Amino acid sequence: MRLDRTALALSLAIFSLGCSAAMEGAPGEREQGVGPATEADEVEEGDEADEADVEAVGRTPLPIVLLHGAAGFDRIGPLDYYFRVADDLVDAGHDVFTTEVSPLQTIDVRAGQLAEQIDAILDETDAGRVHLIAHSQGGLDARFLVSSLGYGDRVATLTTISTPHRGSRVADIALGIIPGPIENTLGFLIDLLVGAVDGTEQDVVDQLYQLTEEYQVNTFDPANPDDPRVEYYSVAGVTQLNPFANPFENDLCDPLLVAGFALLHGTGANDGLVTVESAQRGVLLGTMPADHLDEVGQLFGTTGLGFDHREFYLDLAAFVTDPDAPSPL
Ligand SMILES: [Ca+2]
Ligand SMILES: [Ca+2]
Repeated sequence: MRLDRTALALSLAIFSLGCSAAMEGAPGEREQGVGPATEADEVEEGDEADEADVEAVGRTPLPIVLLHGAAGFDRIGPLDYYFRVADDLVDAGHDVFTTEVSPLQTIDVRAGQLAEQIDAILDETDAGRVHLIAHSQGGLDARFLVSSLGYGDRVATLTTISTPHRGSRVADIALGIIPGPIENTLGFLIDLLVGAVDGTEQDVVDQLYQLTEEYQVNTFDPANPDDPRVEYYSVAGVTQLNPFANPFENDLCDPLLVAGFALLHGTGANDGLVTVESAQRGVLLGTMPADHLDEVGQLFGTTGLGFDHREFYLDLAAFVTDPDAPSPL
């Protein structure tokens, strides 16, 4: 199979940014600062032992775990994937952990790595359950963790941020599954990715295939139905190309994602890589004026005037840990 390098690089950038260099400390390590005591004890108080495992606990004060997307950007330097978000959440009193999985690996492999880190977090906190917040492919890792690896009894909520639940056409095009025009070149991005690709081309193809519409709709989704013990929330980004559109209401697409936006032409609102339709899972909390990079504050904190990613994650953290908090969007 011959890969179009531009589409390939773009597709990886995608689901991406996940960089080992960006992750400080050991995987699953608690972020600096002391969060409040979790209320896991309360959750299990008065438990009807038999039902403890089957009842959803939903939006409850529990540790928050941040999951990253796929490959890339190792050479940009020490940035954190969710730019400055973990520190903000700690400052706001949350108990926060970040996980790290192989940037270029299939969902099942990444989910297995994630499981070990979730186990460690649960051991450390005695929380019983966690809230998962996942960007891009991280959301698919989380769904596999819950549905295929049986972690539904340990996850209270899963919020996915522009996760391609119904795949991304960009990946289908990159693999030649469907025809499409490939625009622009992202040579520098390919150079960046070379450093991140420690696997074979086959590894990359395997990972990319799992992000196609074909695989997500026909294989992954039927194999990973939602678990009734987990509350599912989702958020999508919407961007566009008109530089004169009202910047307080419309995001301008990052140049790195313009080719992706073009490839998605005609498929509806999207963030340059994932459509709103594909991003919806469970309760769609809303859309934000942000491209796929802005959604996690990249690069280096740059978002449009209409979207403050740090404020968004503070609001989202409040939402998942407090049943009385308003929706972040
Ligand atoms: Ca933007
Ligand atoms: Ca940006």
